[in-house]
Amino acid sequence: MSIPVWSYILIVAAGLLSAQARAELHARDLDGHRANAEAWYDSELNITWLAQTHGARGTAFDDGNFGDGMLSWNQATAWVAQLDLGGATGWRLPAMTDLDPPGCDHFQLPLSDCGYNVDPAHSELAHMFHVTLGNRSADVPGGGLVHRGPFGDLDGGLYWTGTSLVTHPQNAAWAYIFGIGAQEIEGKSAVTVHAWAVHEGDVGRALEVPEPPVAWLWCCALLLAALHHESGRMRAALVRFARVGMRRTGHSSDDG
Ligand SMILES: [Ca+2]
Ligand SMILES: [Ca+2]
Ligand SMILES: [Ca+2]
Repeated sequence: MSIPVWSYILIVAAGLLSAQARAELHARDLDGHRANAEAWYDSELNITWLAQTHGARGTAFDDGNFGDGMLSWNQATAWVAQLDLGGATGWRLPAMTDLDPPGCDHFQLPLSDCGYNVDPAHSELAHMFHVTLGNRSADVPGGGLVHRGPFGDLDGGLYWTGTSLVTHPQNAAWAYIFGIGAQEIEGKSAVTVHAWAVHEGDVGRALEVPEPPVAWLWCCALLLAALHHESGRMRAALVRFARVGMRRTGHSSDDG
């Protein structure tokens, strides 16, 4: 029985779409060791995220329970302001916009500033959760922190934004909870939560990340299809196409 050619083409297409899902994050080196990325440049927002989402863990700023990487808001802003990573200074906490009216007023509405499904265009952390990583808020089945991308230590806890509550700027600030994909307000000194450093623009040295060998994958799909096709003429045609493609991508020069 012949397996349709389209089966192989669909498999390759799915692989290419998966690779494109993270295409807006680009590895950046900050310490001169090119084996590891210390940051990721988000080309869609034109900001650079620290690779560690618990970067303040064990520092002098780690108040409350020492060593858990969770800080009060004032300590979080103090930590991020003094960061010097390979000469890169000027780090900050992620930003959001308190949409009108001030405060958390739209908890039940989508694309507001509070609760589930806040507008990713007005919150860098919500953009990371929904758009960059491809997660859904926990108000739907299967929602929550499913995809972490390259951020291995990203957890489901709260992360500070750098945005104070307009009506109580000394007491409260906005935070984002990655476990459920929701934005809310917390007392600046009432809780200690995570701090994730971000920087304007493209910071650090670009690291080579191999591009998916697109043309080569298509050739493999054609060869697989040829191997399983019942028609001898179709098999020969598919193999011919694959060989032409592989020669052009430099993977083979053997015509057999
Ligand atoms: Ca490095
Ligand atoms: Ca702590
Ligand atoms: Ca508001």
